[in-house]
Amino acid sequence: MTKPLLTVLEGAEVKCPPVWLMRQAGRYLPEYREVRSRAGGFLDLCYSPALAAEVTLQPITRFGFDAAIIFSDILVVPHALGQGVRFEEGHGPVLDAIRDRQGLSGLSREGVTERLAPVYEAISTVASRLPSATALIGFCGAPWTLASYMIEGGSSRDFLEVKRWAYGDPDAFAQLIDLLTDACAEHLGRQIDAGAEVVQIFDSWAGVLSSREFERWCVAPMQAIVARLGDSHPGVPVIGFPRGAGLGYEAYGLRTGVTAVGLDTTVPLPWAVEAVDAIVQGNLDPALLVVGGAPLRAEISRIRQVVGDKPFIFNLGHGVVPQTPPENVALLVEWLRQ
Ligand code: 1CP
Repeated sequence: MTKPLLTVLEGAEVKCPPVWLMRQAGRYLPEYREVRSRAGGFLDLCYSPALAAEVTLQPITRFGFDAAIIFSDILVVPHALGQGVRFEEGHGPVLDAIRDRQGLSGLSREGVTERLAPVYEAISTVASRLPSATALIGFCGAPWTLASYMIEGGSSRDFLEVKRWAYGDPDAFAQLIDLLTDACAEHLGRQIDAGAEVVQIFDSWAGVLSSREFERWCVAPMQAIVARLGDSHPGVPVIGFPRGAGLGYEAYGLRTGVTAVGLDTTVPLPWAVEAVDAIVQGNLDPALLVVGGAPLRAEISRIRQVVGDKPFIFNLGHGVVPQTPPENVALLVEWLRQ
């Protein structure tokens, strides 16, 4: 059985673009909230193979997406490197912030993939249960985005601490980026060994950098990860998501070697399909999935018209938000496939 997502990532034509959504498993689904309440903490859910597999499959069962993305989080990598990471209810992630080169000594590459073994176990469980046309996506956070959480200690408004370090002590910052580049390449490789057929790398905070820093801390590490995977796991497609990169999407498509790029909502789609040297994915505004109805339907038609018969993966410009009515997601899939 062919899988439409893999067909498109080979650059071949399909009748209807494959569809999956970032954060397709999550709080907007009542069945997710039910499992989440049984799991204890959010990280307990990430590290419980049976429960993580169950929530990964929930949106596949409900909506019939063309791909499942393994339920996990980008912050399991800093956690496995030895950093304190907690998820506080209604507050998001909280990390024991690393502020300088001394902080690096608390991180260790040894044993990272052993600590992440539950993720690989969840992947092999999902792989054995997926419908035959559904692809399985593994993922990780990009080094810059992970470094920003590790140094800011959580979400940030101005990214001042991570920039203070990147500008003020670039050699030590490069050591952190290199450590993360290694850990990410290894984590993705192990996900592929366990059954992931595609990997996506989330650089959610790529958009806060100047263009030179973007080149150094986003493009270069991404290029290194793609090259490493090309050696260790040749032929496995890589999707990069440099959210907010703006005109930087062009350099990113040209130089990282990714198979596909995820476009955030702000990128003009007609520009991207011409200018970006990679297959494109995205960039429906997640708010339209909350609104639903005619505005959602019109935007789906517009996107399909703009991409025409070019290889394209239907997705949002960022994750599904918790306020999204699940019925609108069902309609999106139905309208798209009509
Ligand atoms: O209690 C809960 O259920 C918390 C909500 C939640 C969920 C559902 C978090 C906390 N993480 C996740 C799962 C998750 N995170 C997935 C699962 C697979 C899927 O897409 O269905 C994925 C791919 C992620 C990736 C992730 N985590 C990113 C990159 C994508 C993005 O949203 O930009 C980032 C930045 C994170 C960090 C994170 N984890 C959770 C939250 C609330 C955040 C963001 C905090 C912030 O805004 O800075």
